[in-house]
Amino acid sequence: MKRILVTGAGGQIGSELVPALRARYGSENVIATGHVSPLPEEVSAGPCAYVDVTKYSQVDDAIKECRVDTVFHLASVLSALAERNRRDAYDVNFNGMNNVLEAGVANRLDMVVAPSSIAAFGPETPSDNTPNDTVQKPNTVYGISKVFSELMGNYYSTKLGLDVRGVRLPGIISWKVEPTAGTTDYAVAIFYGAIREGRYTCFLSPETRLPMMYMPDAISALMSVAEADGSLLKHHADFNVNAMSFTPSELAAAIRERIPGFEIAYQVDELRQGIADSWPDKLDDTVAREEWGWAPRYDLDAMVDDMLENLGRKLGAAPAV
Ligand code: AKB
Repeated sequence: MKRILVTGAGGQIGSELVPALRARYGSENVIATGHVSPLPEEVSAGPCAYVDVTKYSQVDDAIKECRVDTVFHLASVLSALAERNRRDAYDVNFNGMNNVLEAGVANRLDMVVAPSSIAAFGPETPSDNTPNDTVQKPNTVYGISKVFSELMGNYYSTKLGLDVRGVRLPGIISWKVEPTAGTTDYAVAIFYGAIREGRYTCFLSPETRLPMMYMPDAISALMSVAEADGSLLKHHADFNVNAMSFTPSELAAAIRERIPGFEIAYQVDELRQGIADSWPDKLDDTVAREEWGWAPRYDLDAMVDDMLENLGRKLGAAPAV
């Protein structure tokens, strides 16, 4: 893997994955692309290009012009926005994935890495310790698009010789770039509320348990699955990865241990609550541990300590007490 193109590079994950890939493979070898211009400063320090993944010719041209052998395909409309904007979500999530895969075959790429999500599961999936291979009947547009992405990734890997790999990411918590349009976004927004005002109003109910992961582990999962020895992999685009699992009230309690006056209130948003209720509580990631050695570093306490320290510094504020 020498030259890499990243789609959706301006988003929450892209803005941290691009610098990590540049540190590993050389800045000049990682091209950050997106459909917004300019891209955030986190990624614009190196090569950048405008690519709208819904246009096959733009994906194909960028792969050719940048002479890449690998694509990390991050561009995606997340769960909550996809429910409100089905046509755009279809275009980006289904057509965008298809365009990347077809351009991957046409240009004989070595690899496509396409993250999936816990959203690929649905209300009929066993929700506690969800097995890697189980019922997948999501009831959201985003979740259906992630099942499409997994199945197409597996198909291209086994039938067309394009190595497609992916992990099912849970909610990602980070302090550099805020997530937008997702159902798990509360787990980031709560830190902004805690540091700026000492309070937060949560759009999910207090006992909504969801799988979550701190950004350094998400970056490690994406890079490790890409670097794994292909001869040891039995799965391709559909690995469960787990790190921590908590409810809004448990996260609030962990923050309150560090910011004693912190207060949380609840104003449930029916759309996002319905999505969250259809997702698993916690994933069984034995398959990823066995096939490529997955092991997360951050649990709830380590994540909360690091978030408060780094986000507090970024916001230039001593935590509100
Ligand atoms: C979302 O909430 O939509 C995403 C996800 C879990 O894939 N963070």
